[in-house]
Amino acid sequence: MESKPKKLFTLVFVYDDHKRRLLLGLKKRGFGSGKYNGFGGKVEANESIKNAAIRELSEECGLNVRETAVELGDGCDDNGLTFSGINFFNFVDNPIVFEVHIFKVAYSNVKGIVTESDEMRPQWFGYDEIPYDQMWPDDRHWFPSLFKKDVTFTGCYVFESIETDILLEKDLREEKRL
Ligand code: 8DG
Repeated sequence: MESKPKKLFTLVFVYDDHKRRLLLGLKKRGFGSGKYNGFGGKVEANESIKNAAIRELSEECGLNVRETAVELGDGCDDNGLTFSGINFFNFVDNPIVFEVHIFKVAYSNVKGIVTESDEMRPQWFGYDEIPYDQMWPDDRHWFPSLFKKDVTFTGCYVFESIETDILLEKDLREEKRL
C-alpha cells in the first residue's frame, strides 16, 4: 500500500451531544451510493484539507461551520472543527489509495438548516442507533474512536475491489490527543 499514490478526501460528522444524535447522509449517487456516511469528498487542487472539509459539509447538507465556535472543547480549533483521524482505504484492484481526513463538529458550532442535496439525504440517528448495516463495513471498526474525546486515530483498510465492499484487512491505531 505504501508504494501506491494517495488521493486526499475529507469526511465530516456533525454530532449533537444535547440530543445524543449524529447527522448522517444517505449517499444518493456515485461511489458509496445507498450507504449512510458523514459529509465529504475530494480535496481540490490548491485547497487546504480543512477548507475542503468545510466546503463539502456546506455543499452536501447546507450546514456552515461558524468562524468562531460557540462551544469549545474536545480538541477543536477556534471554529469548532475537531480533527479526529485519518483512514487509508486500499482497494486491491485500484492503483490509488484513498486518504480520508476525518473531522467532527458539534451541531452548536454550525449554522444553517439541514438541507438535502443532489448527493446526500441527511438524517439524524441516535448515538445508539447508528445504521452500521447500511454503512461501509469498516465504519463499525473505527466509529468508537471517533466518539472518544481524548484520542485521534489512524486506520488502514484493505478492500478486495473498488466495485464491491468486501473488507479483507483492518488495522486501527489510537493516539492520545495532545
Ligand atoms: P463527486 O462530487 O465528484 O461525485 O465526489 P466527491 O463528493 O468529491 O467525493 P466522493 O466520491 O463522494 O467521496 C467519497 C467519500 O466517501 C469521501 O468522503 C471518503 C468517503 N469514504 C471512502 N471510503 C469510505 C469508507 O470505507 N467509510 C466511510 N465512512 N467513508 C468512506 O472513500
